[in-house]
Amino acid sequence: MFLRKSPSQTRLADDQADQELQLSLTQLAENYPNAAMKQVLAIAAEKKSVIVLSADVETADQLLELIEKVGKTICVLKLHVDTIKNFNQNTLTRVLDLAKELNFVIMHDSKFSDIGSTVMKQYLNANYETAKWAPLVTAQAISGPGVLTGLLAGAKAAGKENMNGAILLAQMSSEGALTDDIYAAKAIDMAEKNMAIVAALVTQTIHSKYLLSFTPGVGGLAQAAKGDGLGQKYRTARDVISGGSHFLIIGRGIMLAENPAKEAEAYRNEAWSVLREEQHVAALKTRIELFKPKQVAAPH
Ligand code: 5BU
Repeated sequence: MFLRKSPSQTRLADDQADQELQLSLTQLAENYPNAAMKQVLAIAAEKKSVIVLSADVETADQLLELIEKVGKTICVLKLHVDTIKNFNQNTLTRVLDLAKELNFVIMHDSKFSDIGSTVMKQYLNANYETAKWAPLVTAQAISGPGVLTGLLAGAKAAGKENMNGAILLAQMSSEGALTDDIYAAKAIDMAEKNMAIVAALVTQTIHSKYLLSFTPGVGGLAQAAKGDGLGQKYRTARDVISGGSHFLIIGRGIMLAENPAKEAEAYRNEAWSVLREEQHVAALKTRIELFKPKQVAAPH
């Protein structure tokens, strides 16, 4: 006979799955090789959130207002400060205070793509000296590993060696992106060979055995069906996490909602309920084992 679970049994099973996922994220944080991602993983476990808010607003006031509403629900805030009209040093100071108060890590979506020497200077000097205040920055793989060498040198020069990390773009979400499967495989290989600075990847469907994945192009069913008219392609939170990604980068799906705080919570709960499924927790556990320091056999 088929026995249905009672509501209290279902709640118990959900609580157990929550705890299992929280424990796996915490253990992965302990073993993951990058300090900024350790912090992201610890926050994800604590807040039960793998949501990255892409705060693509136009003014500093809108930015601060959005962070005040949504900050408690996210693990990472992604910024392009150069797209915000009146962003200034005071805005940055306030954002950094909010990051501490509401407990999230900052990613600057710099998409560094030049030769290493130029990237190093951009990282150190552009956008209020990014290397000093953004633990995570994004980089394109197109110019080869020099971009990562430049970021590593920049992190050292800023006194942030072993603290900052780069998120390397292996696949983009936009229509007609040139990041095909061959490119993605090469970018992932490049990332895995440069783990002194690479913290994670931006991917869509192809993932690394080691590095965690962030995925943009996440929206509701209406966005998924229509796109944004400017080439962005969307998939649902469920599709993206089911496909093996770990963190969802969401901008307009949250920002433009009638109630951004509520919408962020809905995305958080949806993503979390998929990630706590057995196969995804098992995949996280495999990564924990891969990163654990290898036991060296004692000499006889
Ligand atoms: P949206 O409003 O959820 O579509 O915003 C997505 C954000 O992610 C936006 O800031 C983009 O610059 C960013 N993004 C992206 O959409 N696709 C990519 O492949 C990469 C970044 Br990489």
